[in-house]
Amino acid sequence: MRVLLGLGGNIGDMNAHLDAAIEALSHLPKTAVLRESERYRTTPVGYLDQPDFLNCVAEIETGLSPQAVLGACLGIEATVGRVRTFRNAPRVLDIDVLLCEGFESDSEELTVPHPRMHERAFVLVPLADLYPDGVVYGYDLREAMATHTEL
Ligand code: PH2
Ligand code: MG
Ligand code: MG
Repeated sequence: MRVLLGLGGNIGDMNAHLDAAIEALSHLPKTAVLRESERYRTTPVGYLDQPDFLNCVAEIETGLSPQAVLGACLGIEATVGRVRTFRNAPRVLDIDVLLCEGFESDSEELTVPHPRMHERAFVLVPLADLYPDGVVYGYDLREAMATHTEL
């Protein structure tokens, strides 16, 4: 199954943190990193009084379940040094499951497609690097991509 992940953070050497995240993803069982978008410096969304973020998206191919991918992403965040404080707080690394090919979920644990991705330029602009036509695993993101272009 192909899975799209959104990566970002705004503490420390973010290029190094994103490199470490991609490397760690590539070492997950039954998983390969297919491609990564450009990395974008973005202004904070939600809680504004914090440094700019560095964001990208990555596409993996995996035999893990979406729940296992989420668990692995949380593990990688912790390895890179994430400490959770409050919602939308500054962080060294956040990895969100955005879209899974042929899978949807609306559970407490995992909501896929990611419920806020359609309004977030810091997700949609990098995603357009990988899917310039705006159609991803059958989801039509063309309107969202055309509307949310401001980083
Ligand atoms: N992540 C958030 C909240 N706000 N803003 C930017 N620019 N980039 C992010 O990755 C981001 C955010 C919650 O995860
Ligand atoms: Mg997030
Ligand atoms: Mg997250």
